[in-house]
Amino acid sequence: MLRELVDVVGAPHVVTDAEVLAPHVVDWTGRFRGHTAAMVRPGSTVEVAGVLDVCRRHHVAIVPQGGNTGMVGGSVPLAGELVLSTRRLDHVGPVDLAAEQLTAGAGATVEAVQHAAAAAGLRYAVDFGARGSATIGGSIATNAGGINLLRHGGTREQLVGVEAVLGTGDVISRLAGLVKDNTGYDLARLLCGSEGTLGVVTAARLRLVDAPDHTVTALVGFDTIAHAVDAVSAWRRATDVLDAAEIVLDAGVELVSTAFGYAPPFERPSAVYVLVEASAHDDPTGRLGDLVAAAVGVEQVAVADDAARRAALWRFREEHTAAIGTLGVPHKFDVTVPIGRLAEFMRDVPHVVTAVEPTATTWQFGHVGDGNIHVNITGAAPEAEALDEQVLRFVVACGGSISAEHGIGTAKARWLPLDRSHGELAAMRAIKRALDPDGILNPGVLLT
Ligand code: FAD
Ligand code: 2HG
Ligand code: ZN
Repeated sequence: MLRELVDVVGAPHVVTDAEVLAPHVVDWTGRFRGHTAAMVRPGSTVEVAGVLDVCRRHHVAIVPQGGNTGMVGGSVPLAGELVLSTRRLDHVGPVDLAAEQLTAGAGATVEAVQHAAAAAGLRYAVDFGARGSATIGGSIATNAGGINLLRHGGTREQLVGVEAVLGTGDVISRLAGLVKDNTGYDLARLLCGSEGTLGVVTAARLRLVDAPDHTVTALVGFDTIAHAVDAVSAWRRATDVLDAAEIVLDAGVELVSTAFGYAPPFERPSAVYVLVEASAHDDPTGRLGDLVAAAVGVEQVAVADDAARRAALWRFREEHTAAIGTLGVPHKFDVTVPIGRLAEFMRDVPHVVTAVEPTATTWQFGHVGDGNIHVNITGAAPEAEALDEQVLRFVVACGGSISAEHGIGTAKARWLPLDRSHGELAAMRAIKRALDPDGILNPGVLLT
């Protein structure tokens, strides 16, 4: 089989050296470690189709891998699958100014697409901390959300079309950039969020948005979580210039500061902070100031309107994941609950955790404007499944979803029936059977 793969992609791109493979068999968090005989690196859509053809004939499963920054153990070969790296498919096409779109290969990083858009005076609206490594293909496969979903929607909303090789071996390509295209099932949006279980995305046509002339960022200290959540809801109703509204707690800000040697943002800490960003063609600082002034429970504010000082505020939010990682391998829960129950959820979830793991520590932060909180738990054994079950049951009891933006992967596959009905799961399984009849694409991910 390896010889056949060499015929498809060339010998340098069938990697079997254990040292080179090592970073590709463990996920970013360090919680999920697998093994593989080889990683194959196709350089074109035709080569991806060739690799899938070889694998189907040999009944060998594949894990597509982009930047390997996924948080749910979906990008690593936990059962010895072949790794199909998309990193060579990294072309970024010219910006089509008239359409405000571009076409990018699946292996291009999100940051490369952001840079290409910015060079043309536009913006790619999806943004998140792993932008420098996460790929367009991976972000489509996971329907990545990120910090600007509040204003522009997530990856699915930016997707005008995709090119992909389905598990059937069929190549589908719809990259003409037609914004209106009502010709049946929307396969691009179906592949978006399918976590590599239906096809390998090889390229995408992406929508771009106008770049603002002014951006202002504020770190707002609040007395309570409830006041912070209420303020964000009020701001969302009152203005359309908010790009991001992120919540962090005092303990997390302190952890980031000590882990990376930053001076804390304020002399005396607040219990809760909202990092809010607004942008517009006219300077939105005044409007943001009025909104903050009208909010209840505000204790202090730091404002930044130049790139360096804005970045200095953002690091207290964006570096949570890395700072928590310094404490050991965490359990991660990327969940969403209805905005009306968010404060109650954040108050009670640490008690749910300590009821199962008395010595564990709960960290909470995330995209409060979307009702999406990242609950991270340190000090619990990686295999503590009762913890996962209790937290996820609590999320569902609060009317929430067990995955807001990271997906199900292998980490949450066994808990999916908590969230999805029998009918929904049956429909998903039917789609899986139709598009991947041999079951070679990410067999342990999403549906078990
Ligand atoms: P990978 O990790 O390589 O793969 C993820 C999944 O997609 C796997 O199931 C894989 O098999 C599949 N896949 C990858 N490429 C393809 C392809 N071309 N075709 C089909 N299937 C494919 N996520 C958010 O949503 N919002 C955030 O704010 C956010 N912030 C993050 C911050 C940090 C510091 C880190 C480390 C991660 C963050 N993530 C976030 C998670 C992660 O970056 C995203 O899930 C991202 O979309 C994964 O892209 P990737 O290229 O690394 O995919
Ligand atoms: C973020 O928003 C990411 O920073 C990562 O989605 C969340 O580490 C996490 O749990
Ligand atoms: Zn996130």
